[in-house]
Parts: sequence; C-alpha cells; structure tokens
Amino acid sequence: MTPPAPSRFISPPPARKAPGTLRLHYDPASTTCRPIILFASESGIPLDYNLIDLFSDENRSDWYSRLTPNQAVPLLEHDDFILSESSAILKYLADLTDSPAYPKELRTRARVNEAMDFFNTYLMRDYVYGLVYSRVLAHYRMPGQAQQQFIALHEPRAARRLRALDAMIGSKAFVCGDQITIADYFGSGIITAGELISFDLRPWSNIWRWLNTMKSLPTWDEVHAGFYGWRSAVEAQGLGIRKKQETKKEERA
Ligand SMILES: N[C@@H](CCC(=O)N[C@@H](CS)C(=O)NCC(=O)O)C(=O)O
Repeated sequence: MTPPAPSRFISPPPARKAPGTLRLHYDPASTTCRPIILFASESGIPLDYNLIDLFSDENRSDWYSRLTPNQAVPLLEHDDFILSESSAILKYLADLTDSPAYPKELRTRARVNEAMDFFNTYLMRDYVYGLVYSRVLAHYRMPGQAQQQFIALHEPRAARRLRALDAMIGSKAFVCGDQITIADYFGSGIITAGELISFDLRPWSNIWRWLNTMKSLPTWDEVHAGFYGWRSAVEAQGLGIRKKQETKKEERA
C-alpha cells in the first residue's frame, strides 16, 4: 500500500491507532522518507501513513514537536516505541518482518550497514547538501558569492564519492550483491535527490544502470509521484544545473 495523495494543509494530530499499527509520519517528496515508503510498498508491509507537510512547516507543530523534538520526518510509531532516522527505521522494519533485504549472516549484513553508512554520511554531505539542497532549499543557500564557492567546493567532493559508489556497485545488479537489500532502497532515495537539479549521473555507468534497475520496481512511480511534483516545481523555478546552462547558451546566442 502506498500513501494517500498529499493534501497540503496543517492537520490536527492523527487519531489514536489500533495496537500493533506501524504508523509512518512522512512527507512524500522527502529524500529520507521515499526509501521507507518504497521498501514497505515493495515488501507488502502495511504502514499507516500520516502526512507531515514540510512545505507548510507542519513538522514544527506542537503535537509533532512533542513526539520528536528534532521535528524531522520520517518518524515511525509502533505502539509506544517511537523511532526516528530513516536508516534505523529501514533496519527495524526489515528485522520486524524477517525481510531477506537485510541479510542475517554477519559479514553480509556488515556490508549492508557499511553501504548505508556510506550513503548517509559522504553522499548526504558532499552530494545532497553540497550540490542539491544548497540550490533548491532556501535555508541551505549561502549568501552572495559564497553560494558559488560552496558549490564549487562540493563538485569535486561529490564526484569523488560517486566514483567510489560506482566502484562499489561494479558489475553487480545491486549495491551489495545480486539481491536487493535495504541499502538499495536507502541509497536510491539519496542519489535521486540529484534529479532536483538535473544532475547528470550517466558518467558513472554502474550507478546509472543500478538506478534504472531500482526505477523499474513495480511501485517506484507511484511512490515517487510527490517527489516528481517537487522536481517539476524546482525546474520551473530554474534552480537546476541544466536550466542554468541553457540560459547561458541563450545569453551567448
Ligand atoms: N538523518 C535523518 C534526516 C531526516 C531529514 O533530514 N528529514 C528532512 C526531510 S528529508 C526534514 O524533516 N526536514 C525538516 C526539518 O529538519 O526541519 C534521517 O535519515 O531520517
């Protein structure tokens, strides 16, 4: 089951839930929510979805701040157990449902953890925050000249991390082998954030091939509808790389 279509308004706290319910507080466009929704949809894990509209600052409402002082999505509620952090939520859901996407054998699992930490640190910092959020999210933009310097600093750093990921994938179908794991769900959310700025991933051919495999999952399009809506809005504002290059060409002509 995928989440209901978003309606952009600040809603009251959701009703109490039946015992055992897995409630996910989410925003459909979020880089860190999409992997959980995709994993749950592909694995048939029933989640009770509660939309937290980040564009309306719903995450800063009193009731949500009481639930999670960090005011971020995703957030999982399982009875009185409340869990934040997308990587931890994926692992919890996978273990809870005995999913083969989080292998139990010690070293195989260590590889999955390694890949998830790699995505969550190097790629989040150098690629998502360095190149993407600095362009598309006003509160991550630098003032004046500092913006171009910040992006210029992160371009080679992001390229280095992407080179490492490309080598990590190699000729394998997925990041950790020939079976899909939660590292693939997690990483595909992070890497597709680059689509917001039309970042061209084709030079990293293993990443490109892997991403296309992920995009062929049956529920990919449905899960990413909200994200693609945000991408269109960003494109219309001309914040992406391609738009800027096109504008430059037009200026020269
Ligand atoms: N490390 C966290 C990051 C979560 C995060 O950055 N969430 C963003 C949406 S992608 C958010 O809720 N931002 C709102 C805010 O921090 O005010 C995770 O992986 O869950």
